[in-house]
Amino acid sequence: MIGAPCAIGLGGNVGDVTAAFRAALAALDRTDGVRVMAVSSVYRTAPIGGPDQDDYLNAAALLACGLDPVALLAALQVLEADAGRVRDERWGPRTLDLDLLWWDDRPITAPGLEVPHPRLHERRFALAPLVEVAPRAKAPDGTPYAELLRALPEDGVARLGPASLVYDPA
Ligand code: A4P
Ligand code: MG
Repeated sequence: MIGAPCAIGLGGNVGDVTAAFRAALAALDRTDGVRVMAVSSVYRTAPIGGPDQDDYLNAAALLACGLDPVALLAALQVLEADAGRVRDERWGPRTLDLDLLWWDDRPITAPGLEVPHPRLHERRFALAPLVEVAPRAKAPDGTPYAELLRALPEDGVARLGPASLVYDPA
């Protein structure tokens, strides 16, 4: 594999979310230094936090990344903007949220970036797809995310369909 294994989470609950996931994953795979290695199932998930809002779709992708983590985050933010993302209310409805969830079992702290994503371990909507694409990924204390996932309540997260809903490897 060229570059570091890392995983992103995709989320959204405004507009045509599967189309937004599809466009973002295709664009990432075309980005110099980034390859999409695997895409999870797509999940329909009850919103956590924020105002009263529609259910989300969530998924995750395993990448091989030759960029540094800060450069990858910048690329993700460009793709969010391309999807028409407007940042107003924290945890509010969004067309596309791209979070850097995990980076090769290494913690990373940089201005504007914390990896693993600080709320990853408590969110089934992020962990369920992550564990599909990176089944051996571990939290910084060495606990496998698969084990953290098993300890979380099962409600609010339902598998909607396969990765092919949002990714079509060429
Ligand atoms: N940032 C720091 N670390 C990271 C990282 N690892 N990945 C900074 C991505 N961004 C990171 O994010 C706010 C700031 O976090 C950025 O400027 C970035 O530099 P944002 O995307 O602008 O805003 P946000 O997503 O509203 O904030 P936040 O705190 O990241 O929200 P969360 O925790 O991601 O929650 N319910 C369901 N069912 N499904 C969802 O996907 N998502 C959220 C958002 C809430 N409820 C949800 C879902
Ligand atoms: Mg975010």
